[in-house]
Amino acid sequence: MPDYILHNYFRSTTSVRVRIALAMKGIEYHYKGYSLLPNEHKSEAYLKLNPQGLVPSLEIDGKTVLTQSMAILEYLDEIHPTSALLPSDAVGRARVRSLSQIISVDVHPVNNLRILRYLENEFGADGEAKKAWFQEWAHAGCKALETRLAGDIETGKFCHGDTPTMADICVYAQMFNNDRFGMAMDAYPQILRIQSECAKLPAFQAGAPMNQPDAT
Ligand SMILES: N[C@@H](CCC(=O)N[C@@H](CS)C(=O)NCC(=O)O)C(=O)O
Repeated sequence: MPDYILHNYFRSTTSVRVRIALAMKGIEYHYKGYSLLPNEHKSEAYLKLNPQGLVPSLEIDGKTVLTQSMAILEYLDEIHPTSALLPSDAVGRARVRSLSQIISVDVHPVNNLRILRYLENEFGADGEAKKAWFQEWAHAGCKALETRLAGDIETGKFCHGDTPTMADICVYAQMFNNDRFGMAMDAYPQILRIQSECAKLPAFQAGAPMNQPDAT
């Protein structure tokens, strides 16, 4: 088993994704926390690991550093195939990646800390304005996701069938941010149902923000 160091932050939902995948696959790793508020992820040492200055990064055997949570999930799935994060058929994989990307490509990036900070610093957005911005894009993603989950025959106990995939990881992780920004989720029964199924699983519990060593 490679020696893994996960550079991450307890509240970061992209970090939640990787922690859940590691736990699903039973992979042990060293946890290195970086507090985002005082910009520990912008330190010279961290920028050497990840020039984007974003968490998470996964260091392997002190030699290789992987960045971008979804690329890390795909790597883990290739190297440690047990508890697959993607279905075995190509159409299924495309569907799961597509559901995942509603969150990872279209919702999370526009609501990231650096975007909210930019809105505040450059355009004077206050707490309410930032909340409205967050909710606009999170609702857009949730509406589409809910429609897909409610209408697609492939939806099961989880987003795709009856075992969790990377789509469930993305949905479950995003819900922590939705909660923090006061999103009303009652219009999304499928998402809520899947969140509650995920929350029963030890691997999802292991990746959750409140269960991390740097949680405050
Ligand atoms: N697409 C990247 C995004 C990583 C990312 O934006 N991480 C957030 C935490 S969830 C971060 O480091 N934010 C710091 C900032 O915005 O300054 C991934 O999936 O890994």
